[in-house]
Amino acid sequence: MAEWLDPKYARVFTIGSTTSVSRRLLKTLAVSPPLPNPMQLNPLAIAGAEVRHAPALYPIDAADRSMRALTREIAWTQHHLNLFGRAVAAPRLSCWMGDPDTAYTYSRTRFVPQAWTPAVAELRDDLRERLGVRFNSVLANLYRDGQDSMGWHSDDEPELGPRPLIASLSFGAGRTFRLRSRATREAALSIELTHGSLLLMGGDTQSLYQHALPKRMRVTGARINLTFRTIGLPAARVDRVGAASAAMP
Ligand SMILES: O=C(O)CCC(=O)C(=O)O
Ligand SMILES: [Mn+2]
Repeated sequence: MAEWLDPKYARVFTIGSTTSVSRRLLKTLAVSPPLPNPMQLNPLAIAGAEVRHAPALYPIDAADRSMRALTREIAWTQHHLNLFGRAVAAPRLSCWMGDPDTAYTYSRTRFVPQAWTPAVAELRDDLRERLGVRFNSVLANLYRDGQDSMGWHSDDEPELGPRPLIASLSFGAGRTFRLRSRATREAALSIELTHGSLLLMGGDTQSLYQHALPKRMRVTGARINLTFRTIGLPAARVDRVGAASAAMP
């Protein structure tokens, strides 16, 4: 059995490792695999959720190179969110990128993916190597300074499936990332996402919790965040989740 499997999954996953056979099996069963932990990512204790964190996945010089390349290469765009019928400028720049078949809808807008840029493809491939997961898409966000932000939401769009695995890489200025319960609104996590860090969210994290990146008026530097995702599931799985989609103010 793969080393990183949590003991609680040992019962279910008795096959040798996360081979393509076990991945196909997981797809059929419509469950997401347990979060991979080949790098000894720190598990964060959040009831019912699966969140792991590597504060310095990349050393500073590599993270600096990524920050420079991502700033330059990505076609950063000012999107508008549809809030109560009004188009409101999102407080950040964004870019949806991925394989050609990964169109994505959020805040009632359909995004056709941009082609992978070299720096993003390199990070995608590095995550594949480390985690054994090939993400087919990524939402890139550029927070120009501490006034840019992301409001409370869950990454629960139907295209992502019911228990999505999301790998979030951060570069540039450190910013606070928060998680709160969807049911009670009680705070569950407040963590600084630093330059070169990785945060993995899986299992029921999206169905039980919301997350946000609040404004930080004292932060003057830019931050880039890449949330790698897997889009595109058989219709049967999508139907079961329903069509609810969170707005991202
Ligand atoms: O910037 C972050 O850390 C969070 C981004 C996020 O939640 C998203 O892209 O859905
Ligand atoms: Mn999100």
